[in-house]
Amino acid sequence: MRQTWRWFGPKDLASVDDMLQAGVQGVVSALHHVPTGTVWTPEEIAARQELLSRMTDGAPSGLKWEVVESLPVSEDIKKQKGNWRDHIANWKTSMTNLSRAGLQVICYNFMPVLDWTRTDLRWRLPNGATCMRFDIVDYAAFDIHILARPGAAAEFPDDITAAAARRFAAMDDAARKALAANVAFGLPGAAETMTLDDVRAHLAEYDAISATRLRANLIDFLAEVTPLAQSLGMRLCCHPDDPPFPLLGLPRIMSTEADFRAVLDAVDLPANGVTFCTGSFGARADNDLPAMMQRLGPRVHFLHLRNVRREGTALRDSFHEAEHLTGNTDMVAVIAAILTEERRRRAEGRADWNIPMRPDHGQDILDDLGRRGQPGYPTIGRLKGLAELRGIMTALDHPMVTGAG
Ligand code: DNO
Repeated sequence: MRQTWRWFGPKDLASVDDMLQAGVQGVVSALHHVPTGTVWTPEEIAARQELLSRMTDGAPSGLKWEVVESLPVSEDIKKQKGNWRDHIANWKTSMTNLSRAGLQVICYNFMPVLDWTRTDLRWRLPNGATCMRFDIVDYAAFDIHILARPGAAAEFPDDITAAAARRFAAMDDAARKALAANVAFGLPGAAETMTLDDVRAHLAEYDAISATRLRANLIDFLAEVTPLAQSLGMRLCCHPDDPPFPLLGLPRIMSTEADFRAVLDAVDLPANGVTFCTGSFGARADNDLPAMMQRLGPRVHFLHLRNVRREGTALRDSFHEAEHLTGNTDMVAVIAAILTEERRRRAEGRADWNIPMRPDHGQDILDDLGRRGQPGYPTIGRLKGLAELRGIMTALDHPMVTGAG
């Protein structure tokens, strides 16, 4: 596995030096300041490459930008509305520009309106660390009482609806605002700029779009962009829904192995691939992660390794982000499946056998606490996660274990 790290650019609290000291081999980044739907120019791409090629004192870092996360797919493309054709043309131009700059892997998602969703961005754990959490009752309180989405109450089991009413009644105004801001954090435009009416307007756009229609739109998008990716030697990889179940009445189409299989088969080119995110898939008990890694393996182009602890047994239930090796996902088994896939690729002579992985998210620990970094991206918590994952990778690849020695 290629050990990479997400870097948000010049505003990131983690520096290039920090990445090097964490043992990072390559960088995952995106041009977050470029508006969705417009072209990523060669100049902007080169500027990002230049920034991460230098340490704080100007010495060469030896690091390269290796994975794009994300080249965003516009809401227009997802809905096939407005300027969607121009946006696809621009996406292809951006992809060509990235390819000319030496990049080969592009991660994107096809979640309508929301990217990831949590109800608490800094939930306190018994040891004083904090992590991100999704609480089904808080989420229902937001949906039913704060957003007041028509029909929301009927989408939850009665006990959750009742608990949400009690939870909402017990919250003061500040608590309600904080919850709305947390849920809205994964929305485009984010918390400060998006009002509840804006959220309602975004949701209304999907009233007429079923899951079947959304899947057809994704397949149309991939039918346009994948042949070009293939001819450029690039690999596209769709990120799963996070969490992997429907939210706010929106269709969600990339939550399970069957969802991915349908889309991989519909545009059956190696460049049409998967971002295997163990944290997203792992929030659903019916996703068997080691088996999914084995079966989807040949098309996995990027790995997000993190763990979640499910707090209930329903398909749509509470969970929090656990340490990388604890939680419900058997991370050792997943890593073993990845290493098996890498060996298979090497035997096949595939140039892309070394799959980029990044330690995804992490708990806020030590100096992360109080630093107010990007939620989910603490420097020390991720460094710890990477170190633990690297330990498993090194051990499982040792000749004593593989039998090669
Ligand atoms: C959250 C991330 C996602 C991911 C996008 C990919 O921390 O994993 O925001 O970057 O869904 O398009």
